[in-house]
Amino acid sequence: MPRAGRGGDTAPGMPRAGRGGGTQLPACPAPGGGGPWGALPWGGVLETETWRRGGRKRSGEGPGRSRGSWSGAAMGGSASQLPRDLLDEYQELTFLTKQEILLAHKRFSELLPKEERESILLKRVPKSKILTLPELRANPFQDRICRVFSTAEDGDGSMSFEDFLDLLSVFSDSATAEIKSHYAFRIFDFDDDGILDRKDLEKLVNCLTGEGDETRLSESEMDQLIQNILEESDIDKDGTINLSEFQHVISRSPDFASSFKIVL
Ligand SMILES: [Ca+2]
Ligand SMILES: [Ca+2]
Repeated sequence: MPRAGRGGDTAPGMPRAGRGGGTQLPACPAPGGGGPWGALPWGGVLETETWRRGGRKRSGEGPGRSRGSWSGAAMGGSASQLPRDLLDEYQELTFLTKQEILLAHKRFSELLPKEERESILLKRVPKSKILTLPELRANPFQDRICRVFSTAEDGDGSMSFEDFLDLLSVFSDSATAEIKSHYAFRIFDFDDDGILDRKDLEKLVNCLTGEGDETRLSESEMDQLIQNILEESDIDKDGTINLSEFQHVISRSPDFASSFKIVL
């Protein structure tokens, strides 16, 4: 489901290769999993899992469809129970199971004041409330995640129920590695300019190591790490990492996709 992103972004799930201007990626020497990306402490950072469901695989579909069909849906439901046809539609448009959608509905409605729970599909939950969810509270990328998945016009990071479903869909077990890496790229692109440059990478590393004096990298360590990351990723040597470069390098790091997970 996730809609084609802001600013004419390519819809996720679309293969980039072959599209005009797509970088032709050469086969890279395999880093054997020991490259600088692999060395970053991904484990558990993006992953929060407090509830497991019986996994059901859906491949080759899901996020990447247009957002269009959502808007009509949002007008319909007013009951606190999710109407059946809407549930079917949400299942169709996401990587989520019915069970997961119903749980998401319950959790989302609990974030709204009681009097607003009757019209959950028309309400937005402020970012501060969304971040009270234990699944996001400890996530170092929480602000970016809200920013990327929020459809709020003014960029306040507030979320509609459908934004919330988008988020859960992308972070679900069933979302493809390509979808996950597409959204990871957007999350790590702190200034939303469509490329990862040194500043983005520095923030990314600081998020992963924590800002504390003990864990934070020294300036020279940081420079070295970013240089290593660029050496491994920056195929066209323009000093930055674009989406296809990022997806290429991440595709060789199987640990990444499995750590890019949030399950309610
Ligand atoms: Ca950027
Ligand atoms: Ca580049």
